[in-house]
Amino acid sequence: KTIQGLLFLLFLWTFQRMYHFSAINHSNITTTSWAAPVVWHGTYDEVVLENYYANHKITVGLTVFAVGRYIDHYLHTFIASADKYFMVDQKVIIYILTDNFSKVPWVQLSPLRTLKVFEIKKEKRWQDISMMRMKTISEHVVDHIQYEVDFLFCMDVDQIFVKKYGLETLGESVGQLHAHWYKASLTELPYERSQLSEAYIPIGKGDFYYHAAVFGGTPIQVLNIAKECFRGIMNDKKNNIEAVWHDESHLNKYFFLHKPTKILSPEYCWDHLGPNRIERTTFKIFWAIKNYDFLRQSV
Ligand code: 2GW
Ligand code: MN
Repeated sequence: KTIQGLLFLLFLWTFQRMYHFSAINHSNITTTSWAAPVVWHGTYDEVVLENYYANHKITVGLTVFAVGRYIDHYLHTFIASADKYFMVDQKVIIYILTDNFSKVPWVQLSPLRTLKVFEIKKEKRWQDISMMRMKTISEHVVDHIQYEVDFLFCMDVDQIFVKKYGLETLGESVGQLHAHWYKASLTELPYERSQLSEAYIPIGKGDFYYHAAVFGGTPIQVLNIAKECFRGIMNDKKNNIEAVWHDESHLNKYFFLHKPTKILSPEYCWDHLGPNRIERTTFKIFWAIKNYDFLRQSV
């Protein structure tokens, strides 16, 4: 009985490994057709990068929005894990945009890290909370961020850093492959398909499905992204249409028209409960668990 049990476990283990490897060897391209690198774990040399930036000092910004219930639910873990893994040994400014100052948690940060908190007004609809981020980001880049950082990332708050997220991710404009869609074929991607929307991408067109939970670049490029997405969002509102994935649809349109100069593999925003599998030692961020029913009731 014990031997049988052990054999069974061994079988399960072998099978799981095989499954992992077959999943990994699949669709892991490392360069796009326009010659932009797609960064996967193991495709960069951390030491070379660190030596280079030791003589080229930079500051990296990170914007994150926490409104309503998301403050209590996600903000502390996001900040604490970013403190630990985001741009280790580099100067970092974390910009928190929130509707409730008094709820922002106290987090003891490591050296070289600063936190700046800004108040924003709460939108009534959750779709607008998400979409209006593009407007707020543009305003803050223009007002001050452009003078404060060399590179800027904009992220969702409902995710957790679990491994070094470093210099290999920096670029002029950076897009994030969506963990659910990087193996799908072009025609399946959930782009906005109505010609009435600014976010429209025809069936069969497009490059990748980008996840709006992470985008970045130089402040000027981020400003272009945010401004253009916001323009599309407002024009859609005028025409009484809302793109299927809100700001994410507009971001996908933007990156279709203006190709990103660097792309991050899904390891940089992984969903370990999602449809795909990768080696668990390679992902840098994963999606926090979300109770949609609870979080989406009357935001
Ligand atoms: C969002 C949806 C439903 C109910 C509440 C909220 C909400 C979002 C909120 O109450 N408070 C809040 O601060 N947010 C912020 O918006 C927060 O930073 C969050 O990470 C971000 C996007 O909302 P989220 O994370 O719930 O949406 P996901 O994970 O389904 O996001 C993808 O699709 C979105 C558009 O539908 C965005 O494009 C997002 O960037 C994508 O990752
Ligand atoms: Mn999210």
